[in-house]
Amino acid sequence: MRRGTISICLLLATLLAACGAPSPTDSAAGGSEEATSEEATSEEASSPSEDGSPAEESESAAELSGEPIPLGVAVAQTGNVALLGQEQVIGAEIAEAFFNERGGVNGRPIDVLLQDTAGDEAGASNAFNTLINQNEVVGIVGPTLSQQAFAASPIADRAGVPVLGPSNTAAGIPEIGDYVARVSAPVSVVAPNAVEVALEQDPDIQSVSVAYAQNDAFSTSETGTFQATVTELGLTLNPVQTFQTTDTDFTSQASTIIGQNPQLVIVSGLAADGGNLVRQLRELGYAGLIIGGNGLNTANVFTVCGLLCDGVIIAQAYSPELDSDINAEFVEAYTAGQDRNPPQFSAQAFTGVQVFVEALIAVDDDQGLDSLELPELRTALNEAILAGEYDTPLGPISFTEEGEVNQEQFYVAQIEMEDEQTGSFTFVR
Ligand code: 1QQ
Repeated sequence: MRRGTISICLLLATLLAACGAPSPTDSAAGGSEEATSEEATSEEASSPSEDGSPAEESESAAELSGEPIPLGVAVAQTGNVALLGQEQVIGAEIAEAFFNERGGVNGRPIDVLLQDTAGDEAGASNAFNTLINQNEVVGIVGPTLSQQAFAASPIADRAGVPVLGPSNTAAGIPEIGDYVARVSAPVSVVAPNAVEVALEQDPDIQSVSVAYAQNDAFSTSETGTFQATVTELGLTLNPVQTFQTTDTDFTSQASTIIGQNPQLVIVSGLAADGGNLVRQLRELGYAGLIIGGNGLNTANVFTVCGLLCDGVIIAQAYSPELDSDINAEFVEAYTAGQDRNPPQFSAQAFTGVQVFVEALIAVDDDQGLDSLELPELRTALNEAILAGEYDTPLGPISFTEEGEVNQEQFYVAQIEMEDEQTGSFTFVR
């Protein structure tokens, strides 16, 4: 019932470009009604849908027994941040079906409880409180933004509830507290890869302009990494431009940047604002390379900058091409319901649920889940998460004592647009 409601909401979100919230195209892309309806039919717009047939699910559920184990997933399902969060919902729902089909937690099913955080701190804090106090979850995968994590994750930490950030990449996330870890590698190790690829594509790059959303913790952290990388490489860093994630008009920043005459522009923002800045840079005549940060790392940005998204370079913490059994199975499960390869945010959300499932199995093997009261279970689970090693679609991962993810391989992709709405991420490294 709950899953059905969520699926319908997500389907509506696809059709209306939002679920009870302003359409991303309306509010940010200067979208007309036409753009919205085109988005609805776009193959590349995120279309959360069947992630496993109901028949399969009930068949597998029959093999499981015992009380379902509630696991919270708190991500943005509404508002502009849902451009990123929708992909996380798909990844988490695939993981729920996938691991339950494989026996859940030693025969007990896991029950993924989705709570919409929307795009701000208050929404994330409310979702965390509901999951912790009403749903009595064993742990939480979430929230979507680092900006939200700095508000909501301390709530879980104080309550002794383990949190895995599925996409929190700013500096300082694992340091929030003992119960806070992440599966999303930090910008400091992911972002520099994009600059290296830009230099491979244009060895004559000398002058670099950067712009970032100064009201967003991730964007602020990521631009710091980009600026340091540019400087370390001996390139010229032009005076930095700033904007807000709520901005829609970037004429001033785009004009200033074009006046700086750069050969590379690096944008750290979220999908709607960042995509609009890319669009307006191109409309005003900028023809050089553009790097987009992690906030533009979604096919949902295609409806924002259309054909003008073409060529944007984005570093990746996931590749669908990674050669491993678990990744092949994940890609198969994802492509059964979607008509494109899985994106990074889906793979990371899947991984967050996977780590919880495998750590729950470790606790059960070690102490028996039934022997533990909820607070003890949450604490044992947190310890098991940090102690474990996991073979995930992201590759083999583990955690530092602090809760930082150890991940080996990173990638770079480049957007290739076919038409105003349809495109793909081509892996160039
Ligand atoms: C962060 C991010 C976002 C772009 C994830 C959706 O990396 O907020 O840390």
